[in-house]
Amino acid sequence: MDLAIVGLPFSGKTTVFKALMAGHGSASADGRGEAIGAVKIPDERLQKLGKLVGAKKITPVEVVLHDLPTLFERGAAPSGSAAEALARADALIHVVRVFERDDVAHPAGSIDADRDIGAFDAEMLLHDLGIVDRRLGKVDTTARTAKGAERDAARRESEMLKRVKKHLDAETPPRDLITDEAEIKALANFGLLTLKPLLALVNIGESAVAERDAIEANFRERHARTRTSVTALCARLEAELAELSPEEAKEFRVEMGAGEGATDHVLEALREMLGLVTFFTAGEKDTRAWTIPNGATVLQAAGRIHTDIERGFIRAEVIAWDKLLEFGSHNEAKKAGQLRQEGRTYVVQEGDVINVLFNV
Ligand SMILES: Nc1nc2c(ncn2[C@@H]2O[C@H](COP(=O)(O)OP(=O)(O)OP(=O)(O)O)[C@@H](O)[C@H]2O)c(=O)[nH]1
Ligand SMILES: [Mg+2]
Repeated sequence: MDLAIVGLPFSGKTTVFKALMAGHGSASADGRGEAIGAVKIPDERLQKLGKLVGAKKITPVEVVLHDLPTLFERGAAPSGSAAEALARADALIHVVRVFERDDVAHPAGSIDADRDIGAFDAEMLLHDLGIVDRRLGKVDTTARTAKGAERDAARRESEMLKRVKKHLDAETPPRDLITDEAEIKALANFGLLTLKPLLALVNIGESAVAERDAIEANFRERHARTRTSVTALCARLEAELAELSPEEAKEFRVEMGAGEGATDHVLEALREMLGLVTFFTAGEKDTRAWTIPNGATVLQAAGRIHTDIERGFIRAEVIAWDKLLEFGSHNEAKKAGQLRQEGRTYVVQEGDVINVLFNV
């Protein structure tokens, strides 16, 4: 999963990147350019499962973070590798500045998070209108001049793009309006920002960490919608704490009134917003966490693991992760009749441990 960190200049994008990367992945952030890093999502359940089966290797879910240079600076469209990373991203993290600091200038001269969210949304709408208009120009020509299947395809695409354009013209980002999976897939290649799930990350100051939850709730009320979520974090504090030893960090947290696991909280908000379900495979060689969309079947889960396993699917042995821990092994769970045999249409539940029996 690819996530792009976006926002106004000096909103704290690079600091958020560092906070999220801390102690997990690898990074190369120089502050203003583009930086890429991988974050392994911490998951206690996975660690426990790995220990239970004596796994040689434990593989958490990994997300790739892109710290992008400021987009839309002086109205310019993103270009080069930043534009590519942006177009490919599965979701956007929009860093919104709330922290006050006299020595860090705000491009608009004052702190007003709602104004900034609105302004950035407007830039994204404009960016996407450009893409849609350019593409419409082409397909409408094809729809007029081509024949047969090519013409029909062009007409269908034109209709679809006009639906998107209608939303953009009305200044409503279509991310929570276009919900048809097939349509989302058909639109995926255009790199439309207003279709990507968006997490607004409200970057609060150090003095506000004790009120984090209240600030988050307040922003959520105004800005959260389907596929649009809100979370609050003091990025600078988290980036700094991440460089301390766990014991030292803990002491500081107590002192500052900063709750535990602020970065985990961000990752959890993302998982929730994207509607992802985590399942596990508990192998001795490799015990691993995976994500699939909410509502996906065990056959689709098999496909995530390997296309061969999907193709040769016979059935799956399924048990909830905590049940497996309770029984101590697959064998004991089986004896107690708690290891379920599921067919291909079974819908995967959060925390399932899945063993696919297959034949290739
Ligand atoms: N006090 C405080 N300062 C912060 C916080 N987050 C970021 N800053 C400061 O704000 C300045 C800009 O932060 P960056 O992370 O570099 O912002 P950016 O969005 O990456 O900036 P550009 O890439 O230059 O657009 C730095 O001096 C940070 O230390 C925060 O939560 N609290
Ligand atoms: Mg930066």
